[in-house]
Amino acid sequence: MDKSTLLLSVDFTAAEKLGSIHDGLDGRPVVDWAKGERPDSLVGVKYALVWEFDHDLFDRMPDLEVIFSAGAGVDKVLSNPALPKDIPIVRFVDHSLTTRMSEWICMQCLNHLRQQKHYDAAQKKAVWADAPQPQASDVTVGIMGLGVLGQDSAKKLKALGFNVLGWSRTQKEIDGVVCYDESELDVFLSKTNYLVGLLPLTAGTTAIFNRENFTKLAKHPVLPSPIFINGGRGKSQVETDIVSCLEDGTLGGVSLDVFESEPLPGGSPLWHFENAYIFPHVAANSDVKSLGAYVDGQIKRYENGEGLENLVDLKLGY
Ligand code: NDP
Ligand code: OXD
Repeated sequence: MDKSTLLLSVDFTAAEKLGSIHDGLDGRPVVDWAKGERPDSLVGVKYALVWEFDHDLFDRMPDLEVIFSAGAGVDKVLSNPALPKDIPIVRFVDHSLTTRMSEWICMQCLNHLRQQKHYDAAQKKAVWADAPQPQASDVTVGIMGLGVLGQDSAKKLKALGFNVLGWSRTQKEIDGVVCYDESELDVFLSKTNYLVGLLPLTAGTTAIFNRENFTKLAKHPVLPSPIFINGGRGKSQVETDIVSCLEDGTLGGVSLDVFESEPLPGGSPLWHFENAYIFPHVAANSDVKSLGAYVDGQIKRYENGEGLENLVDLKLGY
């Protein structure tokens, strides 16, 4: 049987240096919208894999049955005013992406614990400058968002020796991690030295990383802290608050992969803080080959009547 066509509306330019989406698609035909392919009609195309896309794209697809998000987060897809109602949206959940995010989170916690900025600055000046060296077990990392990414990061941070707490909308049970639910934010914050954001962007998580919450965090007796690390979404943070909290010492440092507006404008003061690590939304890029195989696998499941996995709950918004 011929494979059904997949419409692609994702710019893979950077990611394709490591492989091609086609490597994972098992010969499935595609219409590569992002590369300018414009067939006379999209009638009969049932599947679309999207990240950046024209608002009217779905209007051209009368037979669309499933939308696949090329990333784990779906806020961009859901914000499309022309999103067709009642069409299932599947987000990207895959070991490759999860591992990349956990690597980034662990790296940022270690950068702050091991005071990497101090040593980088000393090296630049050719100065032999020792600094106090607490252990991971002296620091409590609190993760906001205990989904696929938060849970994997929690496990890997535990393995490195950090104390780990977690906070999520509904109560979780994770071995060795003290978990708090939505109603227990203040107690969670009061025990946290390094605050990690791994939340989806929804009405409930917009601007949640703000001065009021940063002031509730626990200070470490020796290390610069509290530290704020965000790998979730930029609109969950209030950047004017982050700047003023770095200025007055409410925050001792940050690692930010996501921003209220991306790319982060050249004029943002965030670029210039001594203890700020700034990344261009690269904590966990989707691996194109894995993404292709994932989408192809989900389409096969769907067509065999086995049901789609990792469906977005449209009411919750993630
Ligand atoms: P999941 O949907 O698996 O997990 C989301 C978690 O957030 C859940 O624990 C959920 O709680 C919690 N949550 C949602 N809303 C609230 C709320 N109002 N209050 C408290 N907790 C809440 O998502 P993933 O772990 O896969 O991904 C998380 C986010 O990371 C993505 O949505 C995306 O925005 C971002 N991301 C960023 C990347 C990057 O490169 N920077 C790459 C990939 C993802 P509950 O479990 O109770 O439902
Ligand atoms: C994602 C992202 O959501 O890369 O996957 O931000």
